[in-house]
Amino acid sequence: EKNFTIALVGNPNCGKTSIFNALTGARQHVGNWPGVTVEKKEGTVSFNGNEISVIDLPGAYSLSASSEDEMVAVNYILQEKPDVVVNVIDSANLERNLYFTLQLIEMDTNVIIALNMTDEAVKKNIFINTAKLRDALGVSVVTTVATKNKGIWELLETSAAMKVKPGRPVQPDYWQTMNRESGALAEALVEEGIAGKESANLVAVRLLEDEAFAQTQIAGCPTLEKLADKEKDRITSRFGLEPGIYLADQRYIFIGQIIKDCVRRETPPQRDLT
Ligand code: GDP
Ligand code: K
Ligand code: MG
Repeated sequence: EKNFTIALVGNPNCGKTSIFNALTGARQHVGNWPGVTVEKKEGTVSFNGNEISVIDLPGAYSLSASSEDEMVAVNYILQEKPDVVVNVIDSANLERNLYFTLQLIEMDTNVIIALNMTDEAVKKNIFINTAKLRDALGVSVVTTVATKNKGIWELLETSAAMKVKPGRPVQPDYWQTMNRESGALAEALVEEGIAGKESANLVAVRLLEDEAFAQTQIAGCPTLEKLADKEKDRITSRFGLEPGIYLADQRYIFIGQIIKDCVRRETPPQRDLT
């Protein structure tokens, strides 16, 4: 396959557009996503005989479709299924950025991490062990400094390799648990024609999390509304927490362990000035 698509995603201000510019240069087109006022940036880059389309998705803190920007990002990933999803991360704010990364992993995307702003991280004495981060998430990690064009070639090389042989991100225990618990609801969503097989699990979990957009999708279908309520109550009494709170807690615990294992904060030795 010589033509494929890379989507750039991540929190606002992590450097997505800078990476997009570094990748595509002048070969880009700016328009709008259909139905919304969100800007759509597409470009192309030729690399080792591949013709690669690059999409700069709007920034988002989560993948729950609670704003137009998030909705565009979620819909694009679920419906257009880009071959490779590049999760751009601000290295100086790894902890916050990884919340989004976990959601990408949960969505079963072919994800690579671009660990961007590594220059800023070093200035703040933050050192990230990329090999450990890769192993903890089961995701390739490329370090970049977008504004200096650093790591861009490696990003293309890794993307091309991932297109041929998709990655195998970890499946966190909490997510497997939640998927088991939401199985009946997911099946009902497929039966009622609300969700396709590939997105039913995700919609089911979002319903259990009380996510507004998912709720609008089942509005007018009392059977599903009742089942969602019933399942939410059942899981809540089982976990002792509402599903949304359980998931957020579990993600933060998972991230906390990663930060502990992969990040070192070190101030350089002080010079003795006496
Ligand atoms: P986006 O919101 O994710 O598209 O982020 P932008 O690409 O607009 O970048 C946000 C700001 O960070 C801009 O001022 C960029 O010039 C800057 N920036 C992007 N990447 C880097 C980087 O690797 N290092 C540094 N120091 N600044 C960066
Ligand atoms: K910005
Ligand atoms: Mg941008």
